[in-house]
Amino acid sequence: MASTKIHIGKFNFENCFMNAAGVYCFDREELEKILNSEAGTFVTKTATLSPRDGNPTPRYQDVPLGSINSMGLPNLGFDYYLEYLLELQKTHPDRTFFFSLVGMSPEDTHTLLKRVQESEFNGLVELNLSCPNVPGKPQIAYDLETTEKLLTEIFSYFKKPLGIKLPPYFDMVHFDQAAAVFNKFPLTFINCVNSIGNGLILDDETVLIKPKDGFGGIGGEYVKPTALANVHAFYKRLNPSIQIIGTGGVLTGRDAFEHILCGASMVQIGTTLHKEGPEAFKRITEELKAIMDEKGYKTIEDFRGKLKYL
Ligand code: ERO
Repeated sequence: MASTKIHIGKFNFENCFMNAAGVYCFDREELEKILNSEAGTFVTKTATLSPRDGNPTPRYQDVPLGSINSMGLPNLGFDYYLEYLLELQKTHPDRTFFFSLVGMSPEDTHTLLKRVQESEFNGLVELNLSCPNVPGKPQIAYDLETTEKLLTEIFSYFKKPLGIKLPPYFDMVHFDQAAAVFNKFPLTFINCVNSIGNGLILDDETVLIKPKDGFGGIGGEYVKPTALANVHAFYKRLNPSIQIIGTGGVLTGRDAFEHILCGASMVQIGTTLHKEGPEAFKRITEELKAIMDEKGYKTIEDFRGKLKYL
């Protein structure tokens, strides 16, 4: 049968699927469920220097075509996740995990990354440059000057494998400009895409979530065309050493197949994982393998990036 093994940088994973940051990754209990599922690995909830309560509830709502959230970066703080990750390095030395991070200021981000650099952590860092939901804080990666400055400073001291979680871009010129910045740095990966920021979904006359008068990040089926476009636009523009994690609108094996055709190596699942629970990994993996078997593809590399044009 087909294999869905992949590698990111020097790390090998038994399966190309994992959770998207924010879903099933708040605490040890949730992360353990992903650890013990069919997923190839997990990423933690984006950690900040201090724990955060996040925005008022209700702040996440599933809807038929996806989800809307304005969680506001609730998390248990950097030390909590680092302690768990270091413990797992001892109990699961053959596995590699992702640590999602961002500071509430550039100074905080440097403090966090310097601590990771000094620690025994030997996995991958996913620096979140795209949170849409903290009132008053813009999505960092929509400001390419700020992003370039931040990455320049980071890579002066940070020597471990690091990737960035990006918001969706919607203009060809923005793809060109963003790729030109990312290509200046020894990034291990980019992750396309975070939720589509600041959408509105209504129920009759009323918004669905409390923070920001109902504005929130959109996930699920709504997002797939945008996610595929971002994966493929960067696949065509980035140095081949920068791998791509595809995230957005993965409900089925077919959706994952499309992300990989567009150039994704790893595929993350958010809204569907929230709706279905960690059993989703088994179903979607089996569906992807069935498509690969039918088409005669034995490995992910057999079709990754091989999107056909008219
Ligand atoms: O509100 C959040 O915690 C959040 N929601 C998202 O859809 N994406 C994020 O990146 C994020 C916070 C980091």
